Amino acid sequence: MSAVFSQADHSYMARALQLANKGLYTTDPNPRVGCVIVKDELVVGEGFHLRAGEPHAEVHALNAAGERAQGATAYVTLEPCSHTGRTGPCAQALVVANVARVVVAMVDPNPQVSGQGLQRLEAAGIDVAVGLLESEARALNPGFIARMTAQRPFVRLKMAMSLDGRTAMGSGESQWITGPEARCQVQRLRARSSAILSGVESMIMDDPRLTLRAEQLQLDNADDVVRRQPLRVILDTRLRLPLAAACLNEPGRTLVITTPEHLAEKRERLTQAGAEVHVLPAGSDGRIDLALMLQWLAENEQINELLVETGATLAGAMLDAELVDELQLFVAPTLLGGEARPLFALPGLSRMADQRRLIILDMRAVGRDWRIIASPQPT
Ligand code: AOF
Ligand code: ZN
Repeated sequence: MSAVFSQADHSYMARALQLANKGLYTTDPNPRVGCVIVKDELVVGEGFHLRAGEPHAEVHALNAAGERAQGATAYVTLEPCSHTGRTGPCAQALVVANVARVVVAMVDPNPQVSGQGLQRLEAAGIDVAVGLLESEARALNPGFIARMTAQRPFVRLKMAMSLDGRTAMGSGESQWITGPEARCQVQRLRARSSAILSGVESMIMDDPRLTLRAEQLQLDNADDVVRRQPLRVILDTRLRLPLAAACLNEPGRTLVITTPEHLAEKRERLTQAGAEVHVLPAGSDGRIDLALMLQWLAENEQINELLVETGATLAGAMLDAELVDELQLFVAPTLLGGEARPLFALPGLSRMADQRRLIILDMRAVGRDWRIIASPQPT
């Protein structure tokens, strides 16, 4: 394997990453992948993975290149696959097309593929190089990587607050603290997520629909994007979700996760109202075991990115259990005052030594609001 990359290599891989990003809202549960084929310093084929079940990035690019793929270099943001899944193995397609060199940004974390695609290419005498713009490629698929390597989703917690740290008025009224631009960003966070997680308390208080709305996404392919509604997951230990909850009458699935109690009758009524109910064992405190719930979602529902949109209690519990990978906090230039609800319930913290530290990764204006992206530090 060679590992020396030229300036041209960098710019073609950057283009492949840009193409991969076109699948940001549609490939789920598959990863976002892009491919560029270059012959004699000319791009002869480009492609990206659009949707699970449809051809992979390399196949689109090879089809576009045709005969010109012979002796060419292929730039791919993820190791070409070696398995026959919903589509044929891309490594084999590259061999058959007779490309001379393949540059890969990152190895596929999928154990069905990992390393085997590269081996297949090398065995055919193709010059293979790995690791170009790898961190950029990893950033495209945090959820797919987490699911494949740790059997859990990438967890993104989104919250909105006033400048005085409130998430609602004392009455519970909370619509709207942030402006339309911030709400558009939240729609896009939903759109890239496999599922949205909320607690039953927030569902009772706010009755959110937890759906994607084409008009609010403001994307060229919005109509296409909303064809896949993220799974709605509601944690509801004692099955208190109202049968008339708005989300039960929306397109897409609503999954209520509860604990094993004798609530067969309520379970039946919720099912009739349009929910799916799944029972998971409770932790020592009688509540749903959050780490187990995440593992279950990854393994049974193929959840890559999970967006948590909930109130202080569940948000605090997720943070406390160190299950949050990224916090996206929208801050509105307004003061709500009063006895209003705080951002997180973290009752276990009492001394300065207990404080939870975060690293701010990004901070920018979104309309009249501010968006802070931060990652909680392990204690
Ligand atoms: C590639 N190029 O564009 C993508 C790849 O079910 P399938 O057949 O679509 O296979 C999905 C798996 O293939 C997925 O888990 C990941 O390992 C790989 N994705 N591979 O060569 C692509 N999307
Ligand atoms: Zn493939």
